[in-house]
Amino acid sequence: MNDVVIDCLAVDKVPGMYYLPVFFEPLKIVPLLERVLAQSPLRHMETSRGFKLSAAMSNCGVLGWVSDRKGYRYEAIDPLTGNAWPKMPVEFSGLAIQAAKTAGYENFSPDVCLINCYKPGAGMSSHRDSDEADFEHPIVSLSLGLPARFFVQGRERKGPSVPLDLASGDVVVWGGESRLFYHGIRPLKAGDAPVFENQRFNLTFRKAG
Ligand code: MD6
Ligand code: FE
Repeated sequence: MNDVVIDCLAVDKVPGMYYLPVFFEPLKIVPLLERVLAQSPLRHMETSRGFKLSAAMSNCGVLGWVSDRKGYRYEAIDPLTGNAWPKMPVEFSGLAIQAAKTAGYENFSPDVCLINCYKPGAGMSSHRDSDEADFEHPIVSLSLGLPARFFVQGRERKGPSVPLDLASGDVVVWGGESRLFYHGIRPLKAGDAPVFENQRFNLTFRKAG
């Protein structure tokens, strides 16, 4: 499946994070993602303070990440459709498991794929992923479409950050000591990507339940 795997690089100053450049052929994702998004469409979720997130989101898998006036959490039912989230395609879970294994995380078994979609100008402010039940499990992230600058801070939301430029097909596997470090995405620059044109998709695979 990972016919384009080149390398698995430990990210400097972020222990437990690995960068796998062009691990996956983005074109293979398109029809699978379209099918998922036809069942559970992208939407701009609200935060507890009433702001809309600039990235549009959806999920597939047994659980999905949601944000609304009540806060952040994982839910088995899509609040937009009232139905279960779409099944996670086996191609998705297969690539996530294989990437995790390549980075040395055995036995990864994702139950959530959170889908983020960014248009130029959209980003994600500094946050940590702390809604999962067990932080021993890594998170596997796949980027598609327009490139973006990911940044990692540390245990606090301040101080110098480590930049990581993510291109289409790149995978990041993140676990270990830095799993709860603050991080985010700088506002996207406009462009025209061969896949997904003026958008960036990011798929994060998690074991949340
Ligand atoms: C993004 N990613 O790449 C946002 N979080 O659009 C994340 O916030 C993220 O890539 C935890 C682990 C990996 C990630
Ligand atoms: Fe995150």
